[in-house]
Amino acid sequence: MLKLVYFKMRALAEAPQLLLNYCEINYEYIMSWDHFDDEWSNVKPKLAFKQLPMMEVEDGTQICQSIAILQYIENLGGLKISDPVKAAEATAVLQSAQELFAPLNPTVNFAVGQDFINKRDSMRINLESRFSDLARYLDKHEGRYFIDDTPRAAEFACFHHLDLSRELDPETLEKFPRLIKFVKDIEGIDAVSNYLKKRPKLVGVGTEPRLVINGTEHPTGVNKT
Ligand SMILES: N[C@@H](CCC(=O)N[C@@H](CS)C(=O)NCC(=O)O)C(=O)O
Repeated sequence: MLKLVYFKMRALAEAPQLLLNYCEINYEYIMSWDHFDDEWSNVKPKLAFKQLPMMEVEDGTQICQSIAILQYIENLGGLKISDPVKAAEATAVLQSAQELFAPLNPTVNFAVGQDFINKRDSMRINLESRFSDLARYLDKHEGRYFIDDTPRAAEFACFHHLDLSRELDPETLEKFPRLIKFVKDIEGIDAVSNYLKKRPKLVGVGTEPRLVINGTEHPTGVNKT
């Protein structure tokens, strides 16, 4: 079975999991310390690009970098776009969506108190600028999503960051009706809504962020608790 190795964070393992669920591909989500049976500081130097997520496939090959993981899942799920122009457009959206990762994801998962407020306020203009790019791109075509009516890696990556932005500050997304519609369309997919219901809840954003895993609250982070 495919293994998705990551930490206690709601960040770069979300889009891969949304896509895996959408494609009905079985996988196991494993914390780094369980997979490697070692603490992160010892694991880090041994990984290809010294970061996670990493997907380990059945022959033991380790795929690092979230965009590579997403494109691998798209291939497995038969979602690869054959038209080279449309495929390039989809990659452009995927890359632009993933550029929303920092500082949005680390702030929501880790920042607290005044630091959270300062980071939230200082990223607002850049978030709005990128959100407006994505809204305009959606408006380019009649279809429901960026390329057509099928959600793929670009859509799930975009969804994750938009969804996470609501934890930072719900008002930013509310300024973009086309993005609200997009989020609702993705949330309306059965496999997605099932995944969203069962994934660990993120609580205490901005004060004491924790993930509720199997009924137990754990501080977010790269260490076993
Ligand atoms: N470009 C990488 C970024 C990966 C990344 O930033 N991973 C973070 C967690 S979200 C990490 O491994 N942090 C621990 C560290 O850098 O030591 C990707 O898209 O996968």
